[in-house]
Amino acid sequence: MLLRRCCCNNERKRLKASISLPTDFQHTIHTTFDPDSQRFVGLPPQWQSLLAQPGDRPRPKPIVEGEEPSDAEVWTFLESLGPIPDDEFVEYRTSIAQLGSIDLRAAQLEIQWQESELGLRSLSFYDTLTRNRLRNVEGGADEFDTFRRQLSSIVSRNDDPHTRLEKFIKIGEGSTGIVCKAVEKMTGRVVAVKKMDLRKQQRRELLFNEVVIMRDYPHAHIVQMYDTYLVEDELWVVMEYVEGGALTDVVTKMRMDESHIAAVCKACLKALAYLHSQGVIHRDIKSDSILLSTTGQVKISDFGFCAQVCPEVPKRRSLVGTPYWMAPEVISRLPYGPEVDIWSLGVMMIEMVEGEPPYFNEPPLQAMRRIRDMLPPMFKEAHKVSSKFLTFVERALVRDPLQRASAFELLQHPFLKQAAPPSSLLTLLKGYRHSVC
Ligand code: G5X
Repeated sequence: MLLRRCCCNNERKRLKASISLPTDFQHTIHTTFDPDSQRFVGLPPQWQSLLAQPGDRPRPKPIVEGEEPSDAEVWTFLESLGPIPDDEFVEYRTSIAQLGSIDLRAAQLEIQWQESELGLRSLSFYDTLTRNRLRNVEGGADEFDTFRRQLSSIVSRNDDPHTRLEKFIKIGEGSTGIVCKAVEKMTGRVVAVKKMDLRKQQRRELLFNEVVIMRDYPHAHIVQMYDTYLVEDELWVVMEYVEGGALTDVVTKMRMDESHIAAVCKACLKALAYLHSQGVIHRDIKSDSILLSTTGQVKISDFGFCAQVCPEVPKRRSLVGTPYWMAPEVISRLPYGPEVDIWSLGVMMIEMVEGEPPYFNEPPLQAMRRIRDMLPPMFKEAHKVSSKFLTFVERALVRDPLQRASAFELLQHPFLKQAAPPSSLLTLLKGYRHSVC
């Protein structure tokens, strides 16, 4: 398009713009709106990035030690940690070759060498690779049968769940299995069923944790477990169905004010104070693990990675959790306790303000490195939050777990006094869920 302007100084009053017809016109961009995905299709990239929503990013998956990485993943991981001195590089190469040929003795030595010499560099990838290979060789069919038998002795029911449940509809997929909604034939009650294939677990023994631990600790702000079944090679956990869905939808689609945030925090902290007093650690607190009912009740869910500490074993060591929410001590491979949930809750508070956790635009391992090495994250626009809220989050995001506030301490914090009633959370749900409420 040409823009011609007549601008003779002595004719200012008659200043005129004459616009020609388009010349040399090319139609290179065609954008449409796809009603199914509620998204624009074919936008130029620079526009796309302007319109991107926090919720557009795929949800990051938890890491659990025991996952067997491919050699390519090991290399990518090592590279992500920056330059490795030449001599070390050779050693890595050798050790990968040894693992490939399942040289068990060498592999065991590798674990020790990794842990003593390299600290974080060994991270889960390396030693789990080894442990998994060890287990696969040593374990096999017998070990699986034993595991299955042990699990069948702890499930609450031994009949076929299909006689009581019908109308299964898949509602989600987690890292340990799929989740369905189903209906109880007798009562018409809607339930959620988490189905986990025993053979597809990164760490099978975690299945025990969820079932055994959650059976014993019912709480108003924890998703209630009803029954457990062993259905062929699957563990089924039947639980309360929470209709409102995950807090993630709220934080990515709506603006929560401080009274909403305080209400969610208060409910989570009540549940965490109770769990922590029993030595139970959730280990994967994030908005995805918080469900909202259609009455605005807040429930902690997904205890698939939980653990329990006791006076004899007061600390855990394995690398478990979702990178952006992980506490620094977990990433640094230090023994840790229930305090890790408080850090994650602090990160979740940033999610509730900004729609996503800190460092979310960076890849997971890079983010983990920042959490490990930098001062605690804070709000991008700290001046936009109240000073009570700021001090509250500052007490949760303390790097030293001994200095970090406990769930009990946070429950006393003045910030929680402004908590809104549950019904106000319902208003948030209504903002984007027109069908349910
Ligand atoms: N709307 C529930 C779980 C909770 C304590 C033992 C894990 C998902 C998903 C999931 C969706 C639900 C459940 C209920 C709705 C999940 C769990 C759990 C427990 C007792 C079992 C994952 N990934 N839900 N209602 N969603 O999509 O640990």
